[in-house]
Amino acid sequence: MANVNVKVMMFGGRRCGKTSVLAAMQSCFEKVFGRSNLTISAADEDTLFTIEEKNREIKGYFHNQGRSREFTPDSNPTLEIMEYRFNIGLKNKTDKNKTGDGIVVDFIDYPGEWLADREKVKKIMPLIKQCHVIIIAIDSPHLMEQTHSDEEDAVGEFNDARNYSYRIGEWVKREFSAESDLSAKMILFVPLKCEKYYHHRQMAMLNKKVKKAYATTLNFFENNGQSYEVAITPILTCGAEDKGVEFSRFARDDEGEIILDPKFHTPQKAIYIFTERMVEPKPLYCEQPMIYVLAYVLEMVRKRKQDERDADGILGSIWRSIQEKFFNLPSAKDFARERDNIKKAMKKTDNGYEIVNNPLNF
Ligand SMILES: Nc1nc2c(ncn2[C@@H]2O[C@H](COP(=O)(O)OP(=O)(O)OP(=O)(O)O)[C@@H](O)[C@H]2O)c(=O)[nH]1
Ligand SMILES: [Mg+2]
Repeated sequence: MANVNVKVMMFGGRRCGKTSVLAAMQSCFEKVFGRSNLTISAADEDTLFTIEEKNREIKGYFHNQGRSREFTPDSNPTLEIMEYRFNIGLKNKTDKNKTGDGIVVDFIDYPGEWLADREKVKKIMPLIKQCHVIIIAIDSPHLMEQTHSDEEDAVGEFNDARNYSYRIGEWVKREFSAESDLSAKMILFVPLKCEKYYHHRQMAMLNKKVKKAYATTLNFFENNGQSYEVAITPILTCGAEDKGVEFSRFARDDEGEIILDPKFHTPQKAIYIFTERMVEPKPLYCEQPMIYVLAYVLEMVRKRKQDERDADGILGSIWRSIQEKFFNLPSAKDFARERDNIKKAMKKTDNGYEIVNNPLNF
């Protein structure tokens, strides 16, 4: 099998949580892979280092102090385009990565600040087209707070300035429309920092607001149903239970007005509070975006192997089976089995989860 290289792009505004999604996925690897036949390894030091640093940062919010402690998470912005590479294999099969032949997943991460810079945007655009999976990180409090009506799907006034919902939608539509490769793509909407809404049983409302904020993008995917697998998969990196750490408020001045960042026109400070003593994060659902990516990757590999087999003809496919057995190489069936296992671990409903478009039958 030739190399299968799946490219995943992290999308989202500044300080939304792009790098955190990546880090959270990595720290949950064990949970996902411990019980499967898959192996995954970071292909380079930069990947490991950045991810460990981001995980340490989240742990750093926690220490043995009482409740009502406040903090503003806003550290370690990404400074350059980064590409994180992972190799994937099957534990009970020959590792072909050593020969440069195997499954490679690249995650592309960039500074969200770039979306506000015309020149930098030009660097990001060509990448969208190359990517098979797009993960859109959403800063939930900016979507959920400061709405001007009680409608369930009313969107917060700072959403667009923070999450770039409208612009991201336009870019994705434009770049994907110009696309000639018809193989299915996957888009994951990943709301972060949603502890408060989990505690207040408002995850269904969060789901509605995501759909409203990204309505034109979702319409585009729906109208091209066969090409796009689309899901909403919220994660809680700090963690849940009934209480804990959650968004409290946007900082205000003496007149009671929300203090705005002069450059970005978003609240300068989002204040989070510990409503209960918590000594460590209790992440929830963090493995889900990775599970979705893997289900996608395995489906692509299975399809590729099936196509190769179909192209072989009868004699060729018998010869291939003999080779697979003799060299202990993974077959289309092996990948289909792993995909089915991974699919069992997928969360698809409740607490804001929804598969909006499902051509891959997840
Ligand atoms: N409370 C809370 N904070 C979070 C969560 N996820 C991320 N954060 C914090 O939010 C801040 C921004 O997260 P990043 O992952 O660095 O955001 P980013 O989109 O990569 O930001 P740029 O690199 O600047 O584009 C960090 O300080 C994180 O620790 C979450 O689920 N809950
Ligand atoms: Mg980042």
